[in-house]
Amino acid sequence: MAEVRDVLNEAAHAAGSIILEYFQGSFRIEKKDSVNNLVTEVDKLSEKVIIDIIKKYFPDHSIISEEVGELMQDSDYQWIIDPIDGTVNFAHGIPICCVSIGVRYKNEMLYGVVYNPMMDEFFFAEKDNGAYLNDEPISVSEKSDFETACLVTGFPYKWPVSKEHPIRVFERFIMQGLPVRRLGSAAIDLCWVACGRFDGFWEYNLNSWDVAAGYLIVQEAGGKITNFQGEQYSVFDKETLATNGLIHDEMLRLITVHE
Ligand code: 2AM
Ligand code: CA
Ligand code: CA
Ligand code: CA
Repeated sequence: MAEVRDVLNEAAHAAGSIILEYFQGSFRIEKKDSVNNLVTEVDKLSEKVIIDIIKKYFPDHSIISEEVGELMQDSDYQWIIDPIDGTVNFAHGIPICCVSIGVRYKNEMLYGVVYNPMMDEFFFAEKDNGAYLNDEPISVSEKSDFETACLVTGFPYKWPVSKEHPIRVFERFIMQGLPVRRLGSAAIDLCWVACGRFDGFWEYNLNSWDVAAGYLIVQEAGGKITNFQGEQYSVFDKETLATNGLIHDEMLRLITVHE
């Protein structure tokens, strides 16, 4: 019987090879529901290779994947797949994109992989067993001084998304003089919090495939992840706040304060 962890590794590496092979090459690009909501031929190739590998070993496992949707729905095991996170970057030849695969067992995240083959960075986490970057253990930053924190965010594609306008929230962070980056791949944003490059990340309206793997990687690296009420996070939440834990309350306050 194959181990889930080995199959996850095989699938992530296979997808990473495809992404790297096509990166800065030529491929077909299609528009989804708007001109900047893209899907490329490579998203579909990556997705197919991942799903074929899962099905070869575990034909009964449930799958949620961005481009094909839900396949099989009754298994205790659920694979949550983003075949390319950061497709707009990929389409522009910007090496900030990745494959993200999370595995849930009985509704709890068990494994997560985020692999950026252009930077040769393979993030992995297993529930209760730590988070790793290229097999080295990682942990969140120790920064407790919010005034010198380095943050990352992303903007929603459908507006408005909440009672409060996301630009107003962004403005509050910027007006504090804080550096706020915008990379364009939520999975990488989460991993870069997990390994201490960023101290905090927030975004509205992400999907389960954007966050499933990164969520576990942040948690296992000692970080904290909640919704914007500071409550227990689910990968199906529409608000994501991930931090090193030390600046969590300060970020929550800026996100939720009402003038
Ligand atoms: P994607 O590249 O897999 O689509 C960036 O803020 C995040 O939003 C990325 O994780 C990106 O994932 C996602 N994203 C980009 N365009 C989107 C769209 N039109 N709808 C929903 N999510 C999108
Ligand atoms: Ca997409
Ligand atoms: Ca995505
Ligand atoms: Ca995607």
